[in-house]
Amino acid sequence: MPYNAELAEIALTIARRAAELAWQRRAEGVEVAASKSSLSDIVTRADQEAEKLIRDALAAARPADGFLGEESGGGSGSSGLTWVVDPIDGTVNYFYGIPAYAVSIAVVEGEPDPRTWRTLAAAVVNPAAGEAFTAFEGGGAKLNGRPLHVKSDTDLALALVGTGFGYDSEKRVRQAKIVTELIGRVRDVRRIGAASLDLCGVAAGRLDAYFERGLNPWDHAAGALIAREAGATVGGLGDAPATSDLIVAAEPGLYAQLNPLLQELYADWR
Ligand code: LIP
Repeated sequence: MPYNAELAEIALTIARRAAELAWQRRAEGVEVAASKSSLSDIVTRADQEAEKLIRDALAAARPADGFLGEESGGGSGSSGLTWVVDPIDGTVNYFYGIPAYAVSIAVVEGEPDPRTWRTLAAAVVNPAAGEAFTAFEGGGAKLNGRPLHVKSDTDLALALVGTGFGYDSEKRVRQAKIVTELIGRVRDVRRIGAASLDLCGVAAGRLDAYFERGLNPWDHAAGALIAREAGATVGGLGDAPATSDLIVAAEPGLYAQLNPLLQELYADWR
């Protein structure tokens, strides 16, 4: 089995275990453990428990690798690889019982910095939907073992575009103004609430494009590789890489239409 495929298998096996835990805790009732950047930016006990399960399992399977997780932070390794983990992406959906949340696990080579890392393998598992998205570099993207490929030749005016909003209310208002400018130029907009599922949605043809500003590295690390391996172009504004400034994902022809428009709409964003 190719090395990257082995890494994808590890990511999928552990993501499935964490997703099962999240599913069970959801059924038992979700408890908020704390809030972070704002009162609406919550972390649940299940987030913390799932990340501990993932971190312990990776330490056992890949003891020389580094770790970067949403809830427990970073830890360096000696292998040159770092696992980038969001234990429950779509936390607010999870808290409200909306079945659009996922365990997101990626492994990157180089510094754990989305501006420079090379993503080798990824898994995104949504237990509520019974869906497991996987990819490894050069190996394509799959949903429950079936190959995925983005839609092609979509015109911007007929594009279904996903996006999201941050936890800071002032930033949300500004993000909503961008959507107000965009919505009349596309088919429609969807706000799913989990970046990893938005990116997997592009890979699966459920969305034609996705963009969002303000994401953390763990929100998009896995979904970006899955979208890319399904044939999407994934990047930031202009020639920039995908970072917290902006992530854009779409099939190449639509990406070439959408990215310049987003550059125009975000031009005065300081
Ligand atoms: C979420 C992202 C989503 C964004 C939400 C939130 P979390 O991550 O996946 O795209 O719009 O505001 O940041 O906080 O659920 O891990």
